[in-house]
Amino acid sequence: MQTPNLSLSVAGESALVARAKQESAGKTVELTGEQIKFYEEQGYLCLNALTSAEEVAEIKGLLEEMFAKKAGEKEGAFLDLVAADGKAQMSSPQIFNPNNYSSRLHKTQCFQNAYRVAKQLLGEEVRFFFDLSILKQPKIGAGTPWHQDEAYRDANFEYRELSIWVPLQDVTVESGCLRYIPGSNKGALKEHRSVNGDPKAHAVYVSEPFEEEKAVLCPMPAGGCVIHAPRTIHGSTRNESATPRLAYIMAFGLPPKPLKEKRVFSWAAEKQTAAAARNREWMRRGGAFVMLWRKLRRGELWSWELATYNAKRLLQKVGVRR
Ligand SMILES: O=C(O)CCC(=O)C(=O)O
Repeated sequence: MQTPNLSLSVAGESALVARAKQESAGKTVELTGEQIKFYEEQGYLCLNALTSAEEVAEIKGLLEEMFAKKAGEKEGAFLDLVAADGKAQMSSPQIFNPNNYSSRLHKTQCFQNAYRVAKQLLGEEVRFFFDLSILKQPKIGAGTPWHQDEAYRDANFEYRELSIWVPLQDVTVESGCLRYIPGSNKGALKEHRSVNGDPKAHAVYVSEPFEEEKAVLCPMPAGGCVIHAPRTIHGSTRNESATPRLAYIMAFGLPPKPLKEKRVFSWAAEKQTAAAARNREWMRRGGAFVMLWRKLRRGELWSWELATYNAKRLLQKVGVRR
C-alpha cells in the first residue's frame, strides 16, 4: 500500500494522555477516568505497559514457533493479512486464534490485563472474542491498508468490541507502528474495497475519502499496547526496519446484536479467498465440532444471544446460510 507524503503526528507522552497508572509491568493495569474519556472520544488509546519483559519473551517464543510450523494452515487460520494466498513469499502472515494452538496465551498477565482494560472500557459483561498474531518480516510485502475492523465483520450485526494490539518488540515508525485517524470511531462505516481489486486478497481498504492528514502514529515499547474501536480508521506502513515486527492482538466484546435494517458489505460478498475455502472444507470434514468444542471450552457460548450469533456464523461458514 502506498504511503502518501504526509506530515503525520506521532503520539508522544502528551498525546498519550493515556499512560496506565501501572508503570512497572507485570502488575494489574487500571485505567484512569482521563484515559477512558480519551478512548471514547478519539477511538484509540496507547498504554506503555500491559505486561512484563519476561512475558513478552514467552509469548513471542510461543508465536514464533507457531509461525515456523504454519499452525492452523489446514483449517484456514494461517493466511496472509493483506494479499491472496498462494504467492511464493507471504507478505504478512497471520494466525487467527493462536490460543487454539497454545492455551498458555490466555493464562498470562498480558491476557488478564487486556481483559481488565476491556471491561473498564466496555463494561463487566465483556468477554473474549478472538485473538490473532501478525508477523511482518523486514522489508517484505505491504503495509496494512487503512480500514475499520467492522468492515471485516458480519453486516447483519452490530458489534460492540475493541482490539488490543501488543507489540512483542519495540515498534517504531520505521518498523510500521499502528496509525489512527482520531475521532473516526464516531463516524459511519465507510465503503471498503478489496486491495488491488482482487477478491482473492484478504485485506480491504477504505475506498472513500477520509481525513488522512489527521493520522496519528503510535510507536510503542514491547509489551505496551494500543487499543482501538471497531470503527476507528487505522492501518500501518510496511516494516522498513531490519527486524521482524511481531504483534499479538486480543479482541473483546459484548454479544453482537442482530440489526433490524439490512446492510450489504459488497467487499465481503465478493470475497473468494483460499483461506475461507480451506476453512469450509475443514468444517465440513468435522472441524465444525472442533470449533464448537473450542468455543465451549473458552466459555464463548455463555449467553443465548452469543450462542445464536455463533450458530448463524457457523451455518454461513459451511455454506448453509448466506
Ligand atoms: O498489525 C497491523 O499492521 C494491523 C493490525 C490491525 O489492523 C488490527 O489489529 O486491527
